Amino acid sequence: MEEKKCEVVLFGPWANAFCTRVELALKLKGIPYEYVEEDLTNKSELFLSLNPVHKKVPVLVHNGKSTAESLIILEYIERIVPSFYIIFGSKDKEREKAIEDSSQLLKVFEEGIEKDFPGQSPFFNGEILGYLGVVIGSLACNYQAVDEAIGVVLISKKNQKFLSWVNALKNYPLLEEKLQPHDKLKLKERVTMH
Ligand SMILES: N[C@@H](CCC(=O)N[C@@H](CS)C(=O)NCC(=O)O)C(=O)O
Repeated sequence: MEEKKCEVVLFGPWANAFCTRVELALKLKGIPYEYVEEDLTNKSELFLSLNPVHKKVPVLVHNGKSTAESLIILEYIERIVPSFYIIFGSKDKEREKAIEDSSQLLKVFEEGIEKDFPGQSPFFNGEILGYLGVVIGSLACNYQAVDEAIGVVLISKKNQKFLSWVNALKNYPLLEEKLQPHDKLKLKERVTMH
């Protein structure tokens, strides 16, 4: 492995569903990576040193740190490229670009949802709140408080589908009960951001 060439390296055999899961996430986030083919019938020393306990693929190496288990890797990827955080940390032209990039990613998400759950608005998978709604709702439903606190529009008007899902989720009783009150959260975000 030539770590200097690419800071993200994925180890996995061809046509492995768990590795495909990770590759989809990397591509969705636009992260360049090097793919290293691992032969599971003859595991390399390097691979065994990266995942010495479970010895399973996929393994993702980022800046020399290895992570195993596909779902944990997805969480890790989300942490290294969280688009909303790039928006918070940027200014002027850089922020405009970050907002546009984020909008493009939401477009990919909207298209995927429309393809997999056609005609099932307002919730991703029908009338009942599912896990996807929980994942997205907890992250995005408070967008207005964050927008007002930092003075940007986090969810672009170009992402009407996403906005309508998020607004529907906001009014779902369980989320209504758990989400922080708008004004209190706005105050907290203001303090955190400045
Ligand atoms: N829960 C794991 C499953 C990974 C897994 O089962 N990998 C298999 C290939 S499908 C493996 O590496 N097997 C090699 C072995 O057990 O020696 C994930 O999501 O990453």
